[in-house]
Amino acid sequence: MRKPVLGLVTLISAVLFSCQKPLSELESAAIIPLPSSIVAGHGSFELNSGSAIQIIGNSEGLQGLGEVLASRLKPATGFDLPVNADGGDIQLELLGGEESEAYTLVVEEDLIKITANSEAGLFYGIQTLVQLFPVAIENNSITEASWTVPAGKIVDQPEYGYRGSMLDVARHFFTVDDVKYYIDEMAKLKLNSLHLHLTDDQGWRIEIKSWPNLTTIGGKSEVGGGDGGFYTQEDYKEIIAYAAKNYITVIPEIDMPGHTNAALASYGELNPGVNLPDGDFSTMNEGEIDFDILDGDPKAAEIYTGIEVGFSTLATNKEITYQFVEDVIREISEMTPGPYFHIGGDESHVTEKDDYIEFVERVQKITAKYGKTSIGWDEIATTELLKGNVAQFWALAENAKLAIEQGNQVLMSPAKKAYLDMQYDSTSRLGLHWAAYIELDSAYIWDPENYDPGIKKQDIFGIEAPLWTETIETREDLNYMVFPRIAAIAEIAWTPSEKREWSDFQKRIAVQGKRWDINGIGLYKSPKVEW
Ligand code: TNX
Repeated sequence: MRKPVLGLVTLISAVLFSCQKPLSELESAAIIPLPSSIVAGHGSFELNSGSAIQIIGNSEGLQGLGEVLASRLKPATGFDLPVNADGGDIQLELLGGEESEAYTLVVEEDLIKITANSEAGLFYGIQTLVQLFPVAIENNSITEASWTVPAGKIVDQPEYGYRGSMLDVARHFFTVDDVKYYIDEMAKLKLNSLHLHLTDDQGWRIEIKSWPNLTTIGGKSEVGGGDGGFYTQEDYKEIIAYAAKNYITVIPEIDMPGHTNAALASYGELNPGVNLPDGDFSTMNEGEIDFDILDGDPKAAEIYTGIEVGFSTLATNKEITYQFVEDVIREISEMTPGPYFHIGGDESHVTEKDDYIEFVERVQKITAKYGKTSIGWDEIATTELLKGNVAQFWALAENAKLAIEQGNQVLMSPAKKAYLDMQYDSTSRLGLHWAAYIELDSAYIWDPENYDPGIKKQDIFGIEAPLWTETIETREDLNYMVFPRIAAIAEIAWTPSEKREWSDFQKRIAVQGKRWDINGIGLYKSPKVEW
């Protein structure tokens, strides 16, 4: 009697199946970075003017998170979605428990639910949810569309805890609004760390109250001789607060002892050496004598507007230099809630090796005194690193290995892959190419844990894509260099390597390109993608 039973089961399931809607399109949705797990369900959720966002759980930021979602959905739909604790068909639930950036997103026909242990997790769930709506959701004015989200379940969490981008505001200055714009775009890609390269030879961009010339002199120029600019301490705090609302930590960088010409132009006493002028003082008239020089201080350097590197150094053997460094680190640390302070340390070609080591070791102690963990470019690994400090790998794997041998971790920014200022190819209208030409596929197809045999998964602190701005002057320039490559780096930082596939990314980035287009972002339309 087995056969008829089996037949009946088959019949019943066939009937059941034919009643069910087909599997939704969730699995082919263009989410970037790609989540760890996506399982399609049946049917879809449709947002309507009666929809509401319900926040569940106990935390100060929940209301704000609900509003983030409401404000992302409002312009195109025109729906004023209320955010409240009483009820709603889109639920954001904070579970509490172990701190993590993970989230779960469940879409059913009449309910969307995002759950997470932390506010950041909910924030990332929201970013994913927005990407599940039709691309027209990006429109800035009310659009007729059916605002459906494919049903299913996404369980997601990042591969690396530090997922960053660096903005060089020293070579060319970028305004507070530009930085906020950059933060918005980073957040959509679930990046959580903004490294601000605040000082370099061509400009000092952060107000230091105890050393005012840094900005009144050192902040007034930039590459090419433009006006430059700087952030007041209020501006800087505004950036930090804006970043925090986007679950982004700001890492301030003061590059030293090299890359310091702007500081050296602001204060003669920070320059090495005493440049006594030639000639006989007794024959000089008053006014011809530079009293700074007679006091033993060398002259301030000239303002520099070119793009050479490696020619400047602080006087590493003078106490005044350490007073300066400490004042700068103290003032900035007091305004910076994040745990990191980037001390630069790259390309100090005119600092004696021993002096460099002494300097970097001493500066690490100063950042520690103000409660910060130091990050520095990979050269700092040639010195003794304090426990927990991080070397940012950009050029030399030997340096990365020196850090690892000391028990320290490495932040991965290999210039050949992760540098957003490298040209795409020899015809790119902007950018440099000293490290490589980096097309979109090249930026995508690499794996931090296999990049160099000496650097293993457990040695990696995180991933960061730096944008140096020698050739980047405007937001338009920035857009062209950053998009689409930043999405490739964001996916490398978020998605486990076994899930990443170029052919799949090609399809998803084409959809993402439509979103950027609608937002007016003039991205580089790589020939590697059918946009
Ligand atoms: C090298 S990367 C530098 C920067 C330049 C960049 C240009 C690094 C740590 N130093 O000073 O802006 O190349 O690509």
